[in-house]
Amino acid sequence: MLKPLSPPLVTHMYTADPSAHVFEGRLYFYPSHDIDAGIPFDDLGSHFGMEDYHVFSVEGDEVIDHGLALHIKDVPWAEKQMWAPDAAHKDGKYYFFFPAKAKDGLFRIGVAVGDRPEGPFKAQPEAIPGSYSIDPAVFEDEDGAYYMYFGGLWGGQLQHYRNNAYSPDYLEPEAHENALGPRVAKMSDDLLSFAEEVREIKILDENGNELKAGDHDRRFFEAAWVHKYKGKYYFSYSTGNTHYLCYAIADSPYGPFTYRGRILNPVIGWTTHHSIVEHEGKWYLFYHDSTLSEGVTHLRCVKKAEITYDENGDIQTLNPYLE
Ligand code: FUB
Repeated sequence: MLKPLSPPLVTHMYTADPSAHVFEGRLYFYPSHDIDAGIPFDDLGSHFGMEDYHVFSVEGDEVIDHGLALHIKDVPWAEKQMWAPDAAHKDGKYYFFFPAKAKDGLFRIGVAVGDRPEGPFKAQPEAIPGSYSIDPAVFEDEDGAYYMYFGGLWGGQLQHYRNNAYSPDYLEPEAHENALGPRVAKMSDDLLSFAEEVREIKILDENGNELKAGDHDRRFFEAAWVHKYKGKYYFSYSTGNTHYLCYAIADSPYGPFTYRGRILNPVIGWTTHHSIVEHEGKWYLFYHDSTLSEGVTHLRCVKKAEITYDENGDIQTLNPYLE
C-alpha cells in the first residue's frame, strides 16, 4: 500500500495546477478548479472542461478558500476550458493570468485585474495580443522585470506553432529533431501585454545539445515555472506523457537552460503540474495528483511538500508516495 507523501490541501472541491506566491506575507495558491463537465476523454484533454477559479491561502494546517475569483461567463473572449492559471503583483494591483479556448477553438492567454490577492478579478475584454497555447507562469525578476513563460503540447496546441504562427499542419517534430521549447516574453509595464516578440526557449543536455523531441523523459511538455535560487534561474516543467517534473538551470531568464534532473517522480493520475515558492526560509513544491478522486485523471487535488537543494544547487528528487 502506497502512503502519499502529502495529504490534499483542499477536499471540498477538486483542484489542480497550483501556482503559489507569497503576497502581503501570506502564502496563496492559484489552482485550476476541476469539475466533471461530462465531456468524453480524449488525447486533447477535452474532458478538462473547467469554468471558473477559486483562490486559496495557507497558514499552518489551515487552508482558506477565498471563493470565486473569476468565472468564464465574465470573460468576453473565452468560450471554454479554463486551465492552469498564475498571478502576479505590481504597484498595488493583482494580476490573474489564465488560458482558455476562444470561440475559434484556439487557446489564448488572458489577464484579469483586482485589488486583492484573492480577487475578484475583472477580465480584460480581449486576450493578450500574440498569446497562444496554455499554462502561463509569470516570474518577477529582482530588477523589477516580469516575464511570462507558457506553452503545452498536445491539447495545449504548442505543436501547431512555429515562429509564433499557427498552422494545423505544424506537428510535433520527429524523434531525432530538436524538441519544441516553451515560450517566454517580457511583459509590458502594465502587465496587460507582451513588451516584445515571444521567444522560444532552448533546453540543452549536459553536452550543450538541444534536447530531442524523442527524449520524452526530459523534453518540455507543459507546466512551465521559473524561480531564482542563489542567482540562477530554475526553469521547471512537466514531461507530460512520461509524468516527471524536471528542471533546468540558466544564467538568464531567456535561457538557454541546461537540464539538471527530476523534482518529482510520477503521481497517481495522468498529469501533474507544479510551482515552487520560498516561504519563511523554506522552499515548497505545490503539485497535484488524483488521489482524492481515486485516480480520475481530470479530478485532481493540490498538495504541498518541502524541497531541498544540495550544496551544488541541485534539487533533491521527491517520491510522491512512501512505501
Ligand atoms: O488543468 C488542465 C491542464 O492539465 C493544464 O493546463 C496542464 O498543465 C495539465 O495539468
